[in-house]
Amino acid sequence: MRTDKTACILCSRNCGLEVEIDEGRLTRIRGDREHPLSEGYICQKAARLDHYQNHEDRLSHPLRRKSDGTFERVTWDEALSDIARRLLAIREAHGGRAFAFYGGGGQGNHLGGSYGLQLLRAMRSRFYYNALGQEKTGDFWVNGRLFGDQRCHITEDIDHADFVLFIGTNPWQAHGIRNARDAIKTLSDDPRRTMVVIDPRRTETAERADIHLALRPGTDAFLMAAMLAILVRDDLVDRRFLAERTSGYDELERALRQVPIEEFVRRADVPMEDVMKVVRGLASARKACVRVDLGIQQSLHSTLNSYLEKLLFLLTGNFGKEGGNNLHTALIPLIGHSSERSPSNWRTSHHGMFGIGKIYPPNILPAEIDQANDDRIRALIVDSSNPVMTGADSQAFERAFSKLELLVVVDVAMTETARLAHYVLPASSQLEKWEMTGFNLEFPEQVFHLRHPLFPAHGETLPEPEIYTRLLEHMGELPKRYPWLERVARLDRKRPGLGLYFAALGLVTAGHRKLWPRTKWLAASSYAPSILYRTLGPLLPEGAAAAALLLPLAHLYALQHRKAVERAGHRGKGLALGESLFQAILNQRSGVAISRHRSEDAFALIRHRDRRVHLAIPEMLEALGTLRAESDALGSEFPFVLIAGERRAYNANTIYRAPSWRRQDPDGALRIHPEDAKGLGLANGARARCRSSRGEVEVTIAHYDAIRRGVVTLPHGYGLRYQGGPAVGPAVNRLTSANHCDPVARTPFHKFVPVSITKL
Ligand SMILES: Nc1nc2c(c(=O)[nH]1)N[C@H]1C(S)=C(S)[C@@H](COP(=O)(O)OP(=O)(O)OC[C@H]3O[C@@H](n4cnc5c(=O)[nH]c(N)nc54)[C@H](O)[C@@H]3O)O[C@H]1N2
Ligand SMILES: Nc1nc2c(c(=O)[nH]1)N[C@H]1C(S)=C(S)[C@@H](COP(=O)(O)OP(=O)(O)OC[C@H]3O[C@@H](n4cnc5c(=O)[nH]c(N)nc54)[C@H](O)[C@@H]3O)O[C@H]1N2
Ligand code: SF4
Ligand SMILES: [Mo]
Repeated sequence: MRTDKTACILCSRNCGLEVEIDEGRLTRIRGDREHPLSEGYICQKAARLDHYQNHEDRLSHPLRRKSDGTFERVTWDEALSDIARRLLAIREAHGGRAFAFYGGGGQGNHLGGSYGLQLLRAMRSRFYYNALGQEKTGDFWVNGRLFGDQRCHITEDIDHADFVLFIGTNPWQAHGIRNARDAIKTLSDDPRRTMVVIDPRRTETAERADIHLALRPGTDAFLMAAMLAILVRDDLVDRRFLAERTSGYDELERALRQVPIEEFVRRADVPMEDVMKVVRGLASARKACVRVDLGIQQSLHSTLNSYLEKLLFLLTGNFGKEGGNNLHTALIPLIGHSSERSPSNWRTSHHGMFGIGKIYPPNILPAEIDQANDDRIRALIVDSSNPVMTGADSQAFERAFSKLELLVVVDVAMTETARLAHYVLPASSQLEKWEMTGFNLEFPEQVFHLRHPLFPAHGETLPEPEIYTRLLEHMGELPKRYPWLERVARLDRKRPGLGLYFAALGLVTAGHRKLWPRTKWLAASSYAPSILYRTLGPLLPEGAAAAALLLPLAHLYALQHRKAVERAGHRGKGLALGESLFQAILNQRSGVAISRHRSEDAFALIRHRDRRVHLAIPEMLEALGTLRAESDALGSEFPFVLIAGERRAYNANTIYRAPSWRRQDPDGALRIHPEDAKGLGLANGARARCRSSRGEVEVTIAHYDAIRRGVVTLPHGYGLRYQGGPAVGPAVNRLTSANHCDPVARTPFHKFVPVSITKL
């Protein structure tokens, strides 16, 4: 038995863990007190991590699907050379638009994604699909307009705020904020601080709130518009902040003065006096912040919601200060910026959809494959994602994937998506390789945690950096060796910063760029991840080759944020600062502070030239103007609103596959108000059919009085078919539809699915 350190891979918090290991098993799991952010905190899900590492669906060698649908074992060479050949044939015959890459990282693994995305370059494609395109791209789009770049991402300083507004999020279960349950308890116990929750359900978070606005689902845009209009009407806005830091306020004010406050609050069906309390509290708090998540991003008016939510903290001047909402820096950029009018922002052939943050929305993918048009997607690589279960309309994904000329799935497990693939490539688990995430979304202090392997690689599995580098070599995109660059790396490694090596690397990547001049943004970083991996990588200690790409990123970060990096305790002149940052990252085991900013740095992170927040977004003001005319009636065929995909104590996306990991709620029950259930003759524990316009699932009924009448909920992440057996619990995306989505970002309205419920 031994102990070691790592991090949890189940949600974006990636809490530090201290684990006991015995004969390949995780026998005991505790929070790591030395982790600078989580400081020993964990939730009940992390303690079950052995269910990720050891289970019967783990893949151990490459597989090829035979014509009868079963899989045969093949060698890596066979698999990769055939995939390479077929990819090149498709590129040759149909060009880059016939290829897409999907995923590239989940809640705990983003290192492999940088390697996988090189396939887009190799295929001359820009079609990158990712789960963020079914939740956050509306938010990114708004950020692009407000702050000048879609990479400007908002964070919230909950620990220092006097007033916290949670809208459409249940951090008690879903986390998303630092040490959520501790933070909520501290907030709630402090009489000087105020906590407000806006959620149709009395969630575990709402139970602890000072004020809970239990609005009708899908009406947040009305409620937030009314709140903003009250700020304007009662002159509660921060005029000084608006004058000094923003532009476009007058136009926005004109639009907000049109909002029929009483009518909108009535539509949300919450008491006006509570709304007034919240608005006044927000306006008068010294330090206030807003935290949101899927409850508004995956509900009606998703992109508009993302705009209004930000105006709440902007109009009250709670930006660029401690305890407010801020922008943050990133060592690893998780997304890019897609300029709206740029020809390099490709339109998809069926929907004419553009990228946001360089990401295309999963909702449109089935139609981009399953169409008669010659300009369709024919080859797809899926990595770290299970779209057949997690994308809207599972049936459409199954159908479309069966029409692909080539589907390759890179995963640690035999997933529902992998079962449809031509090739399944087994990745080493996140506990068997060097890993990290780009979920470093903090301000003012930024922390980074590079994790080392705890276990040897299972079976014949390989880490993604090796898989993709070999694939590029098979495609002839990369040479097998870079003899002179390797020599420069060896010669230069004694000097801090490896300046000579980077100059040489620049020459090599410039060479690649010349071969391929018209695709600038793709070529800019060229095949740097794989080249670094092959040349500098072998010189890093403990087999950390995959982490080589962090060195140039550390240099870049240190150059851009020198002062903040120094404040976090890193030292060095010129390139030596980046080098020492890299060494600190490489040597730690519990995560390390990489920068400490000043509050006012948030303004310097705005990307508009004038460093102001541009408040008026014409498309959003127009959407605001049309709210009033919207009908809110549900048809008689589907009288209930289903919140499709709730976070509960025992779901964790589709990362844990064995149903035995759950200590409660084995069926992922449908929660329904007891009075509604009575009306349908449904006893607690009864079986029922839940039907939408798209499909139906069978559910177990759970009476639940913390929800509004007429609203029912099902959890996210159930319905998996462990060992290819029957679905365990509701496969919720058999009910959702691709077209029920946001007009701008095409993010799905999962939190507002009209359904009927009948007794079985
Ligand atoms: N336990 C657990 N934790 C997780 C995950 C998991 O699978 N399991 N997944 C992780 C991931 S990928 C994500 S993105 C986050 C998501 O984290 P959250 O968004 O916080 O989680 P959800 O439960 O999906 O939705 C949040 C809340 O929105 C409310 N809601 C529904 N409709 C509306 C509405 O119309 N208006 C408002 N205001 N609220 C509404 C729901 O009642 C719910 O309480 O969780 C992460 N954490
Ligand atoms: N109806 C409905 N649908 C939803 C949601 C909802 O609330 N309601 N939520 C949406 C949200 S917010 C999200 S984020 C998505 C999540 O959906 P997906 O993007 O599909 O992500 P996960 O479910 O996290 O799946 C992660 C996959 O990565 C694999 N994996 C784990 N470790 C590794 C590794 O090291 N390497 C590789 N290659 N693979 C690995 C796992 O086996 C698993 O198959 O679901 C979305 N779908
Ligand atoms: S909060 Fe998230 S990262 Fe932390 S232990 Fe729970 S699931 Fe894991
Ligand atoms: Mo998510």
